[in-house]
Amino acid sequence: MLQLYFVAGTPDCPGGDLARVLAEAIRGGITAYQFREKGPGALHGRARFELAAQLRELCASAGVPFIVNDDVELALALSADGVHVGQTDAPAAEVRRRIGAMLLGVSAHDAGEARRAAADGADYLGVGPMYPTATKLDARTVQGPGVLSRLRESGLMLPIVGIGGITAARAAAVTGAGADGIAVVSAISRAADPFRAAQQFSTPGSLAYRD
Ligand code: 3NM
Repeated sequence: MLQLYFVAGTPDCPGGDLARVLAEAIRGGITAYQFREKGPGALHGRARFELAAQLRELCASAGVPFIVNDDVELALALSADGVHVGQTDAPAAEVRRRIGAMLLGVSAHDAGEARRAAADGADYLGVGPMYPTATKLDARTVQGPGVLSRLRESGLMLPIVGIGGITAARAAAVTGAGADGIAVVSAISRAADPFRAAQQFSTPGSLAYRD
């Protein structure tokens, strides 16, 4: 499910039409979706909840796991498939207690954070930024795919998705360095054709495709 993990909120989509973009991305072959409604232009309150419920339904009918970024209440209310938290969000151990068997993803940047996330009950790690990104304004210094090899060499067994500035042309370098999949925002959300953009990552024979 981590092979092609699409992450997006309203501000990531031209015209704010996230439901259309997600429907096209699903048609193009994404294997998981994370609702990350953050930053300038993000929806709040009822509008945010209603959009999330609509997207949850889209994912459910396509059999695509629906993960909520940093909002346990919302994830529980929508019977989401999981929750993803960063290092400055709610503590992973506390989130694990609250969500029971739901999937738990944690952003980690080095072996120490990765070990702690594993001990806290993470099912997978998001590691980045792989490349420069304009999407996350507070992203850390670019690490490059080399950090993945170092994490694997340190003995880390948890599934990993690389994130940050990943394009179809760069995906193979990320999976080749030890990631199980890639997470992308703008490569799909800001593409003129999100269906084709997702397909470029997911189609056999494309640069980014993995069995
Ligand atoms: N997390 P794009 S980078 C949401 O480094 C997020 O943890 C990151 O967007 C991290 O695919 C990032 O458009 C944004 O570069 C990724």
